[in-house]
Amino acid sequence: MEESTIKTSKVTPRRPLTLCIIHEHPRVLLGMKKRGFGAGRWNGFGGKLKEGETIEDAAKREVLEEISVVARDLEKRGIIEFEFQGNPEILEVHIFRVNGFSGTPKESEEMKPEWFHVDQIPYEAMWPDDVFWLPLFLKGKKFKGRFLFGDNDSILEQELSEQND
Ligand code: 6OG
Repeated sequence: MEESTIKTSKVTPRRPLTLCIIHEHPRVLLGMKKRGFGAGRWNGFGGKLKEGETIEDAAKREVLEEISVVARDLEKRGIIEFEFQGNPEILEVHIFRVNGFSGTPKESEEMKPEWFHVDQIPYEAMWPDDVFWLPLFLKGKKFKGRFLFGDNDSILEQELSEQND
């Protein structure tokens, strides 16, 4: 009897996420994440897409939900892929600069917002990748990158490049 082989194709799951940063030079608004993924770290504002949402719609919704601010205009500045060793999922984080917003940043159940001077970014209490790309962001650059994490505190591999368009 002839054996048949079943070919399985492995598709890497890819999850798009948003990350918005409000930069009003010389200050930057960050949020202390109070729960969930990245809790205890300062970060920009963002999260997962809901069914049928565009990336930009999701980005604006997350900013509104997390700090009660209406983001007027988003400028796409970077894409970073994050992988965690042993987890096949790729987190594809779309990073935006918020150009203009209305409302006063207000604490929510998820985030506590605070302004930081660009020279006093609390990198030691942020994701370890931020120290590499946030300075590019603050200089007005566009970039793309990939980080492989061992655990939440250690980067095993990284690639980061500026994009000129
Ligand atoms: P929720 O799971 O809360 O969205 N995010 C990261 N941000 C940085 N700076 N570094 C990382 O390295 C990150 N991984 C994810 C994307 C998670 C939020 O956290 C961002 C989202 O804005 C691993 O829905």
